[in-house]
Amino acid sequence: MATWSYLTLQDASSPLMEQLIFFHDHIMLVLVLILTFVGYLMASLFSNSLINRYMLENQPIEIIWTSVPALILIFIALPSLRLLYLLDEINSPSLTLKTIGHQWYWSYEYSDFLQVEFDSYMVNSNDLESSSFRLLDVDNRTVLPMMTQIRVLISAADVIHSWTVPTLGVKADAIPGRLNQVSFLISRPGLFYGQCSEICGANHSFMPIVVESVSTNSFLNWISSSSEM
Ligand SMILES: [Cu+2]
Repeated sequence: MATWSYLTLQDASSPLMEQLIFFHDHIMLVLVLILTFVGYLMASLFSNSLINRYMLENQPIEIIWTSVPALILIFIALPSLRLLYLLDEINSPSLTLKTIGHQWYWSYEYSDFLQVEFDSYMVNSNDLESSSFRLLDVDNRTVLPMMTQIRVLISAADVIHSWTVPTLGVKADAIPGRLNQVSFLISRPGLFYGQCSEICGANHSFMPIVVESVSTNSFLNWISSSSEM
């Protein structure tokens, strides 16, 4: 992994995350342009080359430097609102996963199927295999089919947690007595890692999330083998 990749967002594994990354880059472009321009103006103050008495009490220039920032804000706000509403959209999901936060583990229920439910605990550093990530791997991974519209219902049993998988662009608070829902489509197979993102107690850092994205057939095999147990 290149050093720079720690500074950026994770690669997208869902269409919405692709949009979020695009939006982030779009905003960064605008910000860098503004920073460069303002930096240039500030620097030119010292040489007095650009700012002179013709820029003071000059109404056309004042109109421009009031309306241009307003336009820039609209330029940022519109795609942001569009994404916000897209993230809220629940597109007739084919599968519903229920996830409940506990101090300090996650439990999952596949309510579309009979009795497929399990708890998901972090794998202790002592029991870790050399191939898995420390503090990120769990004993029971959340298996989900890719290229399927998935709805996740999120709640908590004790305190507020937050179910987060960065590569899917998903982050939702798990609140006792309240049911939150998010929707996503996973666009590729793989293992996607996340962590509880709401400080929930002493072992807050030790309740990771692992989503295992597989093909529909593998998912159905997994479901039938899980429901037999
Ligand atoms: Cu938590």
